[in-house]
Amino acid sequence: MNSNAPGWDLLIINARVAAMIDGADKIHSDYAIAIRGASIAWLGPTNDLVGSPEESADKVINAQDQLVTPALIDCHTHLVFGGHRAAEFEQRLNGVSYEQIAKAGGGIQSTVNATRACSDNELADLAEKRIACWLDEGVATIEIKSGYGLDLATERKMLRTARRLGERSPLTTVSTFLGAHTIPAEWKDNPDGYVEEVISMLKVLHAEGLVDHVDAYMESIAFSAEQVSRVFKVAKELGLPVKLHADQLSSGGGAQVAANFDALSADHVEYTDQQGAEAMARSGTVAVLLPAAYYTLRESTPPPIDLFRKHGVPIAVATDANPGTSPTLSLLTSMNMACTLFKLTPAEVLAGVTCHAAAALGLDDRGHLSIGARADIAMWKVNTPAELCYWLGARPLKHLICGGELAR
Ligand code: DI6
Ligand code: FE
Repeated sequence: MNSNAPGWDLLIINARVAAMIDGADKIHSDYAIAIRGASIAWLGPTNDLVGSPEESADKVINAQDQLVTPALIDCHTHLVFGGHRAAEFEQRLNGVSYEQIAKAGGGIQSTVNATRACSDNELADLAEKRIACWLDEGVATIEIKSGYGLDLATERKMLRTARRLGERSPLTTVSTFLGAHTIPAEWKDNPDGYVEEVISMLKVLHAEGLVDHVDAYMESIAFSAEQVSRVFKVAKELGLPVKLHADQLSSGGGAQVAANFDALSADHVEYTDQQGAEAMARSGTVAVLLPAAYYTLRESTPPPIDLFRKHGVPIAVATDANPGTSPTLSLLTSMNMACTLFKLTPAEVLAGVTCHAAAALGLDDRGHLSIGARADIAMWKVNTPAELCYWLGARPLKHLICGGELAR
């Protein structure tokens, strides 16, 4: 290598690059991206490279005909859990509703029982196997919620598992405390007492360094606006950003509660109204759409996409991977569903799993390709965002780079 050569570690050439910086539908053809360490060192037209690619970098990948995007980000999952709920799936096929199952002691509580019964290693093994599916689909950052413990020991076990996953795999994991997921059986007669317990768990787990964000499930079958606000007030005092499961099954003013606390995101938002959308626009709260949950529950009220567009609310798309309402291991499938069920454009969906998903996690170093950004990059065997959203089960990933390292 000559002494003037830039000395990059990796150089991708001849790619079709969606940088997600100059609009989601802008594709740069014949582009090159250079990586040094964990960051992007340079990007621009392949023709603008000074010197030959082989002289410039240790390794060169020719990405002819490949779409290259920021690695995908799944900003809403519950992928650490024990057991499964296929029996409830069958009950729902026979006409029993999700709410009825929850009220009868099934639903989230049944996964809580199964998760409490798992050892640390069992829980980690289950999650580690699942997480491989995200890597296979070009995901480099994933948010993981607790909320199937609902007691201190099991919430801690879940959050530690999420941290361990991040340490053992090339993925970045973001840990969200969801103690306010449902009222566990042992607190059934004292819901406000359980809210106090959530607050006390939050303080302990935060002190142990296990919490990045705080979430709650605001719904008629879960927590009220007042109860959520009590938890969020403490989260903010601790300096932790919040996000909210809002307006999924009914319109309860969840979007406004989220906006009042400057939430990073309000998620589901099927029943969010004009006031809610306006409040989210003012607070910069991202609308996270979860079409696989909508599909699984066979819902019929889609989120108010036009309101979000009109008011400039950023839209993200995520899996909501969980054993009850979204038994999926595939972000690409959720991307297809966001188009088919919610009529998002493929360009909006790509923004929804890159730059807007990063915003929903409060991360500004990824979700876009630019000099200095983290080198989390997905290379695809397809060449347009539309084709990425169009196939079902196609395994379109060619390569995944996480923090500059080739992970797939
Ligand atoms: N996310 C959740 O946390 C709940 N719904 C949703 O979309 C329920 C999860 C579950 O049933 O286990
Ligand atoms: Fe969820």
